[in-house]
Amino acid sequence: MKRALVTGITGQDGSYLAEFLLERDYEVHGLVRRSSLLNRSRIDHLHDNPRLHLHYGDLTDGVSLVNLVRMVEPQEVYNLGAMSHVKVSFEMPDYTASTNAIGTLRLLEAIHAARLECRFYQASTSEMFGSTPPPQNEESKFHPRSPYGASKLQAHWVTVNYREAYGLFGVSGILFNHESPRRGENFVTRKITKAVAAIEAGLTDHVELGNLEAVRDWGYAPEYVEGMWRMLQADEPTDYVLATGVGHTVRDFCEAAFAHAGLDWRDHVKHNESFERPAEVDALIGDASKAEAELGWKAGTHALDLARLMVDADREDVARLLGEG
Ligand code: NAP
Ligand code: F7E
Repeated sequence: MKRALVTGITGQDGSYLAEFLLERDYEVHGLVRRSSLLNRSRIDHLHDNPRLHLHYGDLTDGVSLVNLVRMVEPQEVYNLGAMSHVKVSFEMPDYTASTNAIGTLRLLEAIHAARLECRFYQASTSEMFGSTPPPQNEESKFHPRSPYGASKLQAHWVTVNYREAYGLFGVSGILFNHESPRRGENFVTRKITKAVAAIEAGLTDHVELGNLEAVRDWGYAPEYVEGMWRMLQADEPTDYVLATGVGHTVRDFCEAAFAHAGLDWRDHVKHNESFERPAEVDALIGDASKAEAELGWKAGTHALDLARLMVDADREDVARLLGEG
């Protein structure tokens, strides 16, 4: 039985990855940070699985990482924990760097110090490309446009460095945006699909958004966690882009989500400049041909199908809440 350690297990990707690994008979150890309310709603349904073990810790607390790595002795480590919101990273740059950049270094050093033969996945991001025009692939220039993107770039290079310096099987997965009904509610796709469901039910009549012109390459999160796993099963460690290869504007996503409920987005979307960023990433569209050729990975779900799938899930949530009320 393989043992995996997952940071960020309570997040969107961590929850899908935990399901994926448990289905493949892994013993899964998850790092959970302490908060005054339990923050495990995305993994509650896995609670009774005897192969799932949760541990308190934090990427900003090196001691907790050293102790956990020594205790678990994982064969695979997936570092998904992060302060993952780009706009918030402008408001909390110090914490963002400590969690995302130094946190990755702390975890790598914990593995190195324990002399573990383990494979390491780093959750890197298309935000590292920033202002480099699309299509972006593994060879494209990095030019991050936020404290988040810069922190992830440091984590990317430190992963590459531990691979080159110490022979670690370290992989940096450069993932473009991927969404799902479990997406955090303040990312734009989920904010839109939740609003559509609420407007349709008569709970509100509008949603306030920032820049509608940005282009993103949105894929479906469960497919992307399988890509992470495939990267760690490869013969050699190297870096991969995962993306659909198709770009849409935020406006396109709005149009599809509202149309799915028979609504015209122009009647319900208001502009609010407070949701704009000090520096924007205008267009991200990935070229995942290396992952397709070497890992047999290809995105199957595209943005506009995703919009409909997410609206349907949010409609069910609203119906359940109204039923309970
Ligand atoms: P998410 O839903 O925001 O989840 C982030 C996870 O990190 C949560 O479990 C969170 O815990 C945890 N976390 C935050 N700060 C931490 C800290 N100081 N110590 C330990 N854990 C901490 O993010 P996601 O969408 O699943 O993304 C997973 C990873 O992929 C992230 O590293 C993200 O930056 C990266 N990424 C995401 C995308 C995307 O489109 N989704 C694309 C490229 C890369 P709480 O539940 O307690 O908040
Ligand atoms: O913004 C625009 C916003 O916050 C997408 C993270 O998972 O993917 C994600 O980062 C676009 C941006 O995602 C609102 O300006 C307009 O252009 O959903 P988002 P993101 O910034 O692309 C990357 C790959 C990651 O790695 C990150 O962790 O939508 N936008 N109006 C808005 N965005 C938000 N959040 N809220 C708005 O009201």
